[in-house]
Amino acid sequence: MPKLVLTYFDFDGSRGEAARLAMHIAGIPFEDRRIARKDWSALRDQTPYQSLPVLEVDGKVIAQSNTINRYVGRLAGLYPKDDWQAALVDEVMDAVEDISGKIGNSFALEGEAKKEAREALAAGPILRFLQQFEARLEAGGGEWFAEKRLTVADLKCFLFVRWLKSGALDHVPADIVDQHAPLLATHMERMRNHPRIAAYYAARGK
Ligand SMILES: N[C@@H](CCC(=O)N[C@@H](CS)C(=O)NCC(=O)O)C(=O)O
Repeated sequence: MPKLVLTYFDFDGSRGEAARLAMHIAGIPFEDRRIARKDWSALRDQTPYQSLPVLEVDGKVIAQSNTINRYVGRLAGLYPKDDWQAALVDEVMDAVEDISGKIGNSFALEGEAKKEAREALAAGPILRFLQQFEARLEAGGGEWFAEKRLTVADLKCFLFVRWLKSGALDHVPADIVDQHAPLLATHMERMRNHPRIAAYYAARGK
């Protein structure tokens, strides 16, 4: 196993977290380098795309969260070898990036403009993406996105759905997943209760 250092913000979610979870699930040793926001400006220009996460593999650096998820997923046995199943995983991971980006754009807004944008997101793209994730789960047998087993797509989508359900997004109903994507809501609970995931967050006091 190569020497692995995952660098991401000191936050238990978003783009660095799926790779952390994958390595914990598989028992892969890695350095979990957590960056405080105040230290980011000094580090930004040392990263390939001025962004996190980055993964060091025996001293060589790779960036882009889904690339890292695929790489770590292969090491962890959580990424399909079959091309079609791998494509299903990639689609979900890229779609989570898409919808997260659309939601992310609304963070710069305030007041009524933010409310309007968020309500439009909830009625439009968020709903659409949730329905598509639901359809992919259903097509995969109801529980997993690919290969009828946990893959990095499940980790990435779990973190997105957990975020939506947390109520952290003003003007996006916290029950939007429960109301419109029941398989996805159950999927999130399945992931949260996965023994390794539950143990990981318990150890982190979350
Ligand atoms: N496409 C990139 C996006 C990376 C990205 O925007 N990361 C955010 C944190 S989730 C970041 O580095 N923000 C700090 C900044 O933009 O200055 C990926 O998937 O890794």
